[in-house]
Amino acid sequence: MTAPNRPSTLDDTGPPESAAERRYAELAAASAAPLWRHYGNLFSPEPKSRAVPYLWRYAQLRPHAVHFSESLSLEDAERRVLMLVNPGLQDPPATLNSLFAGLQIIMPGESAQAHRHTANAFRFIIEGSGASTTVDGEPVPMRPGDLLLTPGWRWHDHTHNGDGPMIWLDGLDYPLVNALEAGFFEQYGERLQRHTRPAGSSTEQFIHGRLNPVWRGDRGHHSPVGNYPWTETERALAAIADDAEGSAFDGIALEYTNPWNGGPVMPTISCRVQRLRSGFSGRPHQHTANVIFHVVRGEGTTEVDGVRMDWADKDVFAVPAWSAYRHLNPSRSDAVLFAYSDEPVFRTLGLYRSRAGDD
Ligand code: 1HN
Repeated sequence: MTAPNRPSTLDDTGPPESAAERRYAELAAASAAPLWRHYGNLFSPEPKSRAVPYLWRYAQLRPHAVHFSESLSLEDAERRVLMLVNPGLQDPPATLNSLFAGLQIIMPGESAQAHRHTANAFRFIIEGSGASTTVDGEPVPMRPGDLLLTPGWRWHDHTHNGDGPMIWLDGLDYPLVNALEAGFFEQYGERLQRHTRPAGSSTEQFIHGRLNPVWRGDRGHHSPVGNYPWTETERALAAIADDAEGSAFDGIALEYTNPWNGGPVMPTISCRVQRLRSGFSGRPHQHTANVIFHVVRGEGTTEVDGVRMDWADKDVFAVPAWSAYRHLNPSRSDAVLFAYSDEPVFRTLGLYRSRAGDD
């Protein structure tokens, strides 16, 4: 859509060697450009993401993850991650404009060596038992449904001492950090960190709600919680009355919070869990934030700009910025989604906008 008073960007009809074209060529050679030839591309009436709505089926990707777990060692791969690459964002690869999603697999007896990066990361555990992540010296256990945080610049390594494959969803903001040219990365030097803090201590100290340990000095930008265990998440969902109204857009949606300030878990990423009751028919809306969903359980449909995505257990799907979407659960059981978005970035910068689709 072009506004009527917008200067045309297609003003290339004159003879190629006209005086005007020579002038434009001289400008380009001087590393300058005429704004009037770029206006329409730089300023559109509304955002239009290069990313497209997309659904990655777990049943299709899991066998590939297992294949590489049998054929590629963790000595040869820093991390054994299948990147979920949006067809509109292949170079550099990303899932949405500012966010990444990947499926990581690690096998019994393996370890992924310690490193750190300025990108913020989390893991949402999909299947397996017996693995753990060590974050700045604290071993953090991993169980299905747990949300583990690895905020920027924290040392982290993964080890698996259980049985069978361990698979989780990795969420990172590296597309944003790299776009800001703020990416730093460092190897620890030794394969694994020494354990310098009691296992699970950050979770135990903070998870019981509104009573924070006053002696801890880590009141930074990030939540200090290592692991938001699924047992607690499920209790919180179950505590909401069956006839509670919930959100017209997102159903019974709960945000994981930073206990220091009640805000999002990390400055660039907000994480939520949402229960869509059987029969839920969400109101359509759009917002400037990008959202990636993972199906914890159940099945349903999300319509995004007219594209229909029928999702099932453990699938991942992406809703690009400013696309109009709604969730539907016509199935006979409740569905539970884990969702993460870059909403805090938009709010902090004064760029958050939303519109209900039926307004
Ligand atoms: C990374 O460091 C991990 O530490 C997972 O487990 C996924 C994707 C892109 C870049 C770095 C990890 C990643 C990643």
